[in-house]
Amino acid sequence: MSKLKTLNEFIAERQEDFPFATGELSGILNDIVVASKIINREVNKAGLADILGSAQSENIQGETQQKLDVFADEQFIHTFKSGGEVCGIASEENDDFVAFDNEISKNGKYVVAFDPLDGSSNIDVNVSIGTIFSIYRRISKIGNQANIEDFLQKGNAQVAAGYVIYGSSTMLVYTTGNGVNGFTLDPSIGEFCLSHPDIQVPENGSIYSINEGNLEAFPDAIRSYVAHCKETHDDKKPYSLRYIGSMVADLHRNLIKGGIFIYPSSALAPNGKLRLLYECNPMAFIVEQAGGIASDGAMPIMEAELNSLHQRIPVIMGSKKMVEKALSFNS
Ligand code: AHM
Ligand code: MG
Repeated sequence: MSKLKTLNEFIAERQEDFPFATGELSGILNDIVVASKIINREVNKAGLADILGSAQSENIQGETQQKLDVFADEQFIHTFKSGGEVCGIASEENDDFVAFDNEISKNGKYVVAFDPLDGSSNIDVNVSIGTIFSIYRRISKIGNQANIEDFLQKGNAQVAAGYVIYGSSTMLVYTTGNGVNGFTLDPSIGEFCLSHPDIQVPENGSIYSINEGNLEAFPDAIRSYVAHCKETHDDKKPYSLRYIGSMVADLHRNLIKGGIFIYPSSALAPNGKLRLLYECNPMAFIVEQAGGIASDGAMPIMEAELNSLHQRIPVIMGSKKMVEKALSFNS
């Protein structure tokens, strides 16, 4: 019988994967694991508890916050604040970043940006949702509170990133810049166990994921690429359209099976919908580490300048050959 490898064992074995390894980064990952297990528990009992539905407040983007969004956000903030490695956080659910003011956190070397529950409109209908996280070394002086500069770093500066998908099983997928590994939560022992070592996105695929209802408002290059997807390909079939409306779930599927995920600019939303700091940069880091491409249509996502916490950016990411083809319609 092959022995299960838990995430903790994997991290301990691969300390050299962690830049500036002093145990702090693995401590942050551990914080994320603990918080995501608690969130997983709440997500799983969402139908039973009075936690479904809206919290009757809006976040900075004017979207109604779901109760579970708020719960997950608070859970992460609490965990990071008490962990001591992180001096501040930025999240989709908070207008501004949060600088921790306790002494231990002021000495933390890292900041974390996260989307506590992405795809939250899917919660009430039992469809997969996810958590996305992105870890940076702080720029501000250790011993002080975090400041805005710590968060406005390019995606290339990420030291680790990943996501948790709450789906038919719960998985945590992360990278520290040495490939991508996936761990499935075994509910019987409460541990994430290595299930998808060294994930490589297939070079080519036959799945395209885009909200095609908005086709008329998309730029010509995207409309042309969608038309290309509907043509017959080598297997004499058009590509299959698969769109869950939950970025983590759509990208996770395409990462495993091969495919392309697109959320373009449109006449209605000139910069698309998805946020650079806590949605696109971490997913771009994962996709590139798995051998894929993550572009905004003109340049790599992770090279984009970040000027504000909630800045949006168009995205085209996934299997290398599919993204290259999509980008070829720009010229
Ligand atoms: P959220 O962070 O408010 O949940 O929104 C992000 C989600 C992504 O998960 C998904 O890719 C996208 O919104 C779907 O948007 P649309 O319904 O416009 O296709
Ligand atoms: Mg989101």
